[in-house]
Amino acid sequence: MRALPKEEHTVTSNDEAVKAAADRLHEAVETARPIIDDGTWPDLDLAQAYAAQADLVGRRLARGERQSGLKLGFTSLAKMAQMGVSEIIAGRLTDAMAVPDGGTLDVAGLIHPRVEPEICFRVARDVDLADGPEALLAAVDAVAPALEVIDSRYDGFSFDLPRVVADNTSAAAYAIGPWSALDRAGIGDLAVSMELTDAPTTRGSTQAILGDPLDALRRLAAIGAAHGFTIHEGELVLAGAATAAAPLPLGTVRVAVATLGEVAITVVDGRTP
Ligand code: 0L1
Ligand code: MG
Repeated sequence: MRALPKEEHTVTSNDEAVKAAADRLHEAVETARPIIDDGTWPDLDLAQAYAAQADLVGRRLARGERQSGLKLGFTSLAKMAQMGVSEIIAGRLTDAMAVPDGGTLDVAGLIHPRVEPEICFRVARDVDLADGPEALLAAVDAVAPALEVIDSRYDGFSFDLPRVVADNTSAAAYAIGPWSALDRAGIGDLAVSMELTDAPTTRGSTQAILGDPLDALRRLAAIGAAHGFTIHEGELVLAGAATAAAPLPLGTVRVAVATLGEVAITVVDGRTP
């Protein structure tokens, strides 16, 4: 088996528009200040947007973060309708975004976070995404309940597809619950709930993820192969939200997925006295 390169994110941003987008997004992440649409945002096509994402994430890796997995966005009709888009997108996760199950997330460095219930797959070995969807599917050995915190770097979560792709699909934080061996036949219609402090419980089903969450893996393989993503042994795939995202309140957030179990975090704001 041929070895996969580990330094996949070293993108040379010769393209000025790509670099300008990555610069603006990097600054928004670092300062927790949203990008205001003042007409100066560079016009990117989708390929440039994925290049800007790679540049943006590459800056995190350059300062010592490690890619911990990949994620999909807009895999449910509810999410597409919520954000007014109609295409599935993919992004990268790093270890700095991980919150342990039962751990605490401080929102002090975030802009306007939202949370969504997901399921997560684990990849048991390196996969070359160019080998096609079935190679990725065959490499997945486990599944877990998950929650994702998204935090668009654009004011008001207002973006088009290239903008949200460049913004690493709004990735900010995630937490993963207990792993179960993957029963490929048994994850297609599991009840999902998300309990929030002082907010209504959100309910859905894993069926909302493309009709079958395994299709998220197939779609990821295609997007990843087209846009230079890699995935390695032990890394994660967040399959996409089973419901629309909710504003992230302080307190406990708990996501439960039938038969898989639950994952919870406590959300605090380090700025409040
Ligand atoms: O995880 C996701 O569904 C990504 C969606 C990105 C767009 C958003 O910020 O809602
Ligand atoms: Mg998500």
